[in-house]
Amino acid sequence: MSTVYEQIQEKYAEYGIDTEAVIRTVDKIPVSVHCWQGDDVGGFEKAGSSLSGGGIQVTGSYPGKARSIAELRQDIEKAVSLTPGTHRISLHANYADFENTKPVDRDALEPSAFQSWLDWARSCGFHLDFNATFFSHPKAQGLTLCSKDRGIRDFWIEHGKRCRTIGAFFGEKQKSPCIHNVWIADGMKDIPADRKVYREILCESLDALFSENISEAYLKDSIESKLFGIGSEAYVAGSHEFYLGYALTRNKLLTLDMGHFHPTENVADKISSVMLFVKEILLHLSRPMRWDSDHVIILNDDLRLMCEEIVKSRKLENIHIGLDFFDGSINRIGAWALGCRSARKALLCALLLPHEKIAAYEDEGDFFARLALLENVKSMPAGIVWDEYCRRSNIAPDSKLIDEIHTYEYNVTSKRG
Ligand code: RNT
Ligand code: ZN
Repeated sequence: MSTVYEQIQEKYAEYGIDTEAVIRTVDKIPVSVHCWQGDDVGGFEKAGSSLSGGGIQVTGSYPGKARSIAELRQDIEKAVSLTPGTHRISLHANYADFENTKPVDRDALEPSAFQSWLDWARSCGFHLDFNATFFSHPKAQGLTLCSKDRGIRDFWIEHGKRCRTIGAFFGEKQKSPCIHNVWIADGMKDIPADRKVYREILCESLDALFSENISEAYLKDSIESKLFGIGSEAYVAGSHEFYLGYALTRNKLLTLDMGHFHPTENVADKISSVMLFVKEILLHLSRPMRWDSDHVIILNDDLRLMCEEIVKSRKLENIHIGLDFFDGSINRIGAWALGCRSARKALLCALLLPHEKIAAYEDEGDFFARLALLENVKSMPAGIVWDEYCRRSNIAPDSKLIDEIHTYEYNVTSKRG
């Protein structure tokens, strides 16, 4: 008697899909897990740090939030232990560890404040990515890199430079380039008098921030646009057009966040255009609901399409996949694990699609067959392949996830004050 998986394997083979090869491929795709789901983007610069400004918001006060870097690391380890595949960890500058070094402001950060993260990452087998933090700070109440106030602007330029040094430090030590992402919230709640001036300033500030030449073997800089945020409804200086132009002329990576475009825009559709001209991109997998709400990602059409485009690009090594969601209203580790699993599952589903057959129908002009095949494969049992992948990776199957999270809650997070 063959196992259910073996039967399913044959079914996929009829479509020309080798599920064994798919499992091998999906397992190696690195997904960079964001550290900020575990503590509502608070960071640990000071006791009780919390997210402020920046036009992003976390809602909910589910009990058990990580209160220290040690707890956050424990939670990351738990979330990742529930997800098959290769993981990187994406840190934000406001997660500096001042336990053994003197606390400093953002414009004085040194790699030493992240040494413990590097040691921890090495012990877990993770590579690190990095993000400068241009929010949750007294100097980020208004504009940052776009500020007309030279002092404010210089402070944030210096912060960006420091973050590049920290990223390069990670890259060198871990022998894998660190992707360093720059996102600023700078914008206006209401109609600006002058849309151009802040963009001119931003361009100059970025040129200064990126002025030091750092080897791509250590550091890759990426820049993230946004359409609008809370408090920047009328105008965001760092728009898509701005950063696309900047990335092209300055040879930077471009970050595409699924929540940063008009709601009816298909972000997946941008990959094949952008990648004709920009060498590498960073994706922020997220789930906007009516606005850039950063809901936990799930296996919906948007995520599937995104992963299909990643796979079809055949440039997997030039597409860096990062997660960007945060929900404080439900069990945070559960949210994390679920989102990590959904990302990996969407990649698996994309690899299980018979792209060649679909393309052949298209070339023959048989658009009915193309549509029918796309529709038929939706109800193929990809979940069985996923279960088999989890089993081989020694990772809880879907049917055990809820129990796993409840047990961790009972044993660990419910004991946090
Ligand atoms: C904000 C951007 C940005 C942040 C993180 C915390 O809208 O998406 O990527 O979510 O830097
Ligand atoms: Zn983002």
